[in-house]
Amino acid sequence: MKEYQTSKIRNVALVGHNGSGKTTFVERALFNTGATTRMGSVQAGTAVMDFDEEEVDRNSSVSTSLAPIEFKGIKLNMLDTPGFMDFIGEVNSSLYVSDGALVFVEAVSGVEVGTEIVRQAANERNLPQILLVNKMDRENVRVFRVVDSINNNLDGNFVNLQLPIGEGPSFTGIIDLLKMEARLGEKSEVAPIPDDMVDAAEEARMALIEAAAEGDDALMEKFFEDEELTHEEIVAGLKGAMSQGLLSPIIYSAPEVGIAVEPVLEVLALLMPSPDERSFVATKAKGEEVTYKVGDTSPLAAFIFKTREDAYGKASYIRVFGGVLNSDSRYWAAELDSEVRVGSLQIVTGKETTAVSKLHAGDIGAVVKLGDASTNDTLCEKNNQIKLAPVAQPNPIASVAIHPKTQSDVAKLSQSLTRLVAEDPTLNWYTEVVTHETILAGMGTTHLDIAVKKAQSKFGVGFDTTIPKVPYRETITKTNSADYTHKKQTGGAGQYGRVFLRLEPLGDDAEFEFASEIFGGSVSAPFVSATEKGCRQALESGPIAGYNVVGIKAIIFDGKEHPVDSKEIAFQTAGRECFKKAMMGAGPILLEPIYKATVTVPADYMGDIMGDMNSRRARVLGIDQEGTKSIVQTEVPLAEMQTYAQDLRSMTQGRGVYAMEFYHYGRVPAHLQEQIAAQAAKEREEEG
Ligand SMILES: Nc1nc2c(ncn2[C@@H]2O[C@H](COP(=O)(O)OP(=O)(O)OP(=O)(O)O)[C@@H](O)[C@H]2O)c(=O)[nH]1
Ligand SMILES: [Mg+2]
Repeated sequence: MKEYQTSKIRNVALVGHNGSGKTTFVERALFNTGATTRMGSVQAGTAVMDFDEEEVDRNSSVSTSLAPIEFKGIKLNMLDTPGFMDFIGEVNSSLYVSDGALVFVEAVSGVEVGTEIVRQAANERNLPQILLVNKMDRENVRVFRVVDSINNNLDGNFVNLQLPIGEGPSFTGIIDLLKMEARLGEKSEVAPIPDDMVDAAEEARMALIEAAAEGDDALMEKFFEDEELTHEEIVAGLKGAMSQGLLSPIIYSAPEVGIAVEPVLEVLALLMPSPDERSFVATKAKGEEVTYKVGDTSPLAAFIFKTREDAYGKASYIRVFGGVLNSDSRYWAAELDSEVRVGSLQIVTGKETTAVSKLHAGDIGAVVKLGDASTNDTLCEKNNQIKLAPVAQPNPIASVAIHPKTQSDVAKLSQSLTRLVAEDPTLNWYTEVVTHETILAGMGTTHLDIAVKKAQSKFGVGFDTTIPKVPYRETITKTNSADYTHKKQTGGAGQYGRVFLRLEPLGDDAEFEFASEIFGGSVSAPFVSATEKGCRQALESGPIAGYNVVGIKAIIFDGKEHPVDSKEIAFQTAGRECFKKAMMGAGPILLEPIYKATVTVPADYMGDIMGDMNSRRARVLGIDQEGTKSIVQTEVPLAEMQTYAQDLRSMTQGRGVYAMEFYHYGRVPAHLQEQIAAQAAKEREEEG
């Protein structure tokens, strides 16, 4: 592949609701530009971009794929993101390294929840956006309906950059309102505007020019004085308005049937900013933030936005923001704080790679076997260390407990989970200290299913999954004292220890404190320590249901030793048993984790969501209306949210989304506490 300078590159993320035709668009673009000799199909499992086993199985993308489309001297680096919202992490990292977003809107469905989510993500990164109304050839397409849907459901201003010629099966091409010409058929041949569309085209062009002028005072003046704006002025006006987030042009395509594909590529090359029209913020070693222009002469900053592992090893996907990245060179990985070697540097198309000697500022490629450097790290020069901020990602909202299938899977557990998480910043794993379960957390049930399958197919590790146990805690509500004597006289030396303990509630947030009020030496210092040790053992398994005990101060205030039989082990046992006994009389309660959950749904679903949340013991904190969406903020026990990802999907036909964050521990209602205690007793019995 030819070497491309910064000004000849365009980095565009293809984003949109699941199934809006992003991958098919890239397949067609690859085919039309001669990069492939056969058009790949998502349905048939032959798509260059959906090459992953899982993608072939599901006929849908699960991960971002790259494709450089060489088009009229420009390299369009396309980032084909998955539309299924469990993979929002891929969308976020792709937007981070893009200079613009092509937002897909399915022509029949119009704006969907996924459209809104990706648009918001692109807005947050201040990315210029073009809306592509896609699959224009489908039965039942009504252009006015989809344009209404855009105007009614999305924030912002929209203007036609093209007019479609025909709709549904009679869609044959588009009118380019900048050049005032038609583009017809599979070859997008230039033709005069059809007679019956001349007036509509004139009118639409006026609206376009007015919109282009709006972002620029000088252009606006010219426009109102009825002077013709030149082509260059209109383009500059549009680009300016887009970069300020004032305007998103609308275009049309039907990639599966090959209509109006080239005009899309032309629009991207023309209106999306080249990397050198943008800047980036980096942090120097001493913490100082600096803004640089994207360009070869800026300090080297190459950001790792994605890591992929396969049978051949690890590939790090990199976007160069500043400087030139060379193959066979040593660089500094800022986050890792260590030198790494870049061996071969590659341009990536789906799973195919082409070696290149360098990547100019703005370009995107991959490095294989990049040592220990991981996603979100920045490669820089050792003597000019700078790094970019990590890609912001949402908190996990769904989790499963992981159970290795075989003994050999047990041995590979932590290594394989660590590798999975390294590939995917929206996945997280940990051992829950209270329940001792290994938890894998992510963005939804599908996300977690796929991760578990990946562990099997890529790392050969088998996992079963279950709904995680809730990490309850136990504590007390009032002060109580007890005494306990541990006595054992069998055979040789006996054991003897007697202690008096007082337990006081410290509040849910506190862990544990221990104090001694022994005066006059009824229990000597080593045995006081042994008693404390015994109390700490008791904390590991509370008397209600065996959960961790928190929020208690234990005070030893009296006791008795035996001149021969008292040993540390005896006081440890006495301490542990006395603690349990005292706790039972101190109003013991169960605490449960409470989360803050924010649910966003189309307003029509509001009633259902509120009713459902009520049945989940939630407390509503607030309700907001944003456009056509309702946002409900609640405080809700984790125990009630274990299957919410599926439940919300079925309640809203996939149109609802939610986010969760830990809030605090709260008291379990008494009747539930009884159930949980009974269940725990049953489990203990079963375990023998
Ligand atoms: N009629 C019609 N169908 C299309 C067109 N483009 C794509 N499709 C079909 O729409 C379905 C989804 O297409 P994809 O290209 O996988 O869509 P995507 O946006 O990549 O989907 P995700 O990766 O799952 O978000 C497939 O069955 C395609 O065959 C089109 O131009 N016209
Ligand atoms: Mg796709």
